[in-house]
Amino acid sequence: MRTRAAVALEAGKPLEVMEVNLEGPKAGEVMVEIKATGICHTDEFTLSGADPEGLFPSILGHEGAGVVVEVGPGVTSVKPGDHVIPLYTPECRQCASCLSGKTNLCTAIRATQGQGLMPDGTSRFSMLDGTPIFHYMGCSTFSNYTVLPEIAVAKVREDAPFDKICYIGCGVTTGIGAVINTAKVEIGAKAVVFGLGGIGLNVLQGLRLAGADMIIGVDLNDDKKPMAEHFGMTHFINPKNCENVVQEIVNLTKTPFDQIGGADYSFDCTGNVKVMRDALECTHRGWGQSIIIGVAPAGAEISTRPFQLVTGRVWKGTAFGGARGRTDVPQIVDWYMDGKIEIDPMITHTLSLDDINKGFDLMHAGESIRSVVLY
Ligand code: NAD
Ligand code: AHE
Ligand code: ZN
Repeated sequence: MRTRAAVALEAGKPLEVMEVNLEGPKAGEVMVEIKATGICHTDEFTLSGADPEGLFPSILGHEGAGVVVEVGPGVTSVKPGDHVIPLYTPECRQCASCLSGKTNLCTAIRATQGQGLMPDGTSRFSMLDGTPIFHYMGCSTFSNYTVLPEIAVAKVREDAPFDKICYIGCGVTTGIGAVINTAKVEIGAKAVVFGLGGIGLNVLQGLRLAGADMIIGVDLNDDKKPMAEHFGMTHFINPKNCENVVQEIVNLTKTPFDQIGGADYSFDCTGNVKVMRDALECTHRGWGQSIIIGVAPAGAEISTRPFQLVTGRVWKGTAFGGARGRTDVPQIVDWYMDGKIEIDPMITHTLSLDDINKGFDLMHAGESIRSVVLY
């Protein structure tokens, strides 16, 4: 069949909206009509050329929601008509990683996913002249129709609005999951969130859910402050107005009883390796944990004095908030529908597919939190 998609033809160039060919689902695969997709900073990162796994031409997008329209042979867990959220972190429930109970990083199809291909080593997308187009993160939600492995879709309730729950496909789950699954923040904790964009705000609401007391937000853009306060930030630091962010955080977290100071938990939601160092070093001697969420460009490396770790600080990372997609995503949709978490205020712009590049412009200008494309 043919479908409309925004194609990344070359690094650093705007996407081009065009008709493309899409083959039907093969064994173990499903075809999904994407109804809405968010634009995540990671899409921008790959489009910019900074992603070592970036491939062109490709169809980006990994934060979608839609309806199953066709299933390939052997598919049993979903059927046409089911509402689903595509999963860039699948959950096969059979590989060593899934069965370990220690990680959400299912390895069943990671190798081909990173090569922009379906598990059988081929692409379902091609240009009208037959040139193959790569898949992206196993999702390619910047296409009205896409094909995914069965293990890479989470079936969700049918009364949930696509234009909001698409964000659970990445940003919401990543931010909240980093707090609950990765850091396991406890009631009364003091936490710092670096970067108050689409991920950082969800870390904030995760911290509020977990019962953190002091929630410090750090961002270079003062305009991020009101929304961050809405999502639970108690203190704001703009590094432009402060000589030493680490010292400022240490001072803020000191008490008469604890003159050492430092955050119990910190989260990097910027992808900047200098910020990652500050995020580690502002945590408390003996027990502070810093969680890296941001994705850094090819070639970037983190550094600190090993003494920071010798003295008990812990550096961790998280992908998709440590969530097991098919198990956890339907529950997060329930949390949204039950009013336990908020999504609507973070979706600051809705666009048509034809206007998708405006979503990237708004992100670059720091004017949006999430832009959502409605098909
Ligand atoms: P975003 O553009 O919405 O937000 C980034 C925020 O960081 C902005 O508010 C910006 O002003 C701020 N910022 C940038 N540089 C800063 C600095 N030096 N100090 C303080 N603040 C700074 O992006 P997003 O969608 O929230 O994504 C954030 C990061 O998380 C990206 O690197 C993205 O690729 C990554 N990400 C990772 C995962 C994962 O599973 N690990 C999932 C989604 C996104
Ligand atoms: N391809 C990049 C890394 C990109 C990356 O870290 N992706 C995160 C999700 S970001 C979502 O917005 C992730 O899930 N990582 C685990 C994985 O297996 O990709 C690179 O540097 O090569
Ligand atoms: Zn993302």
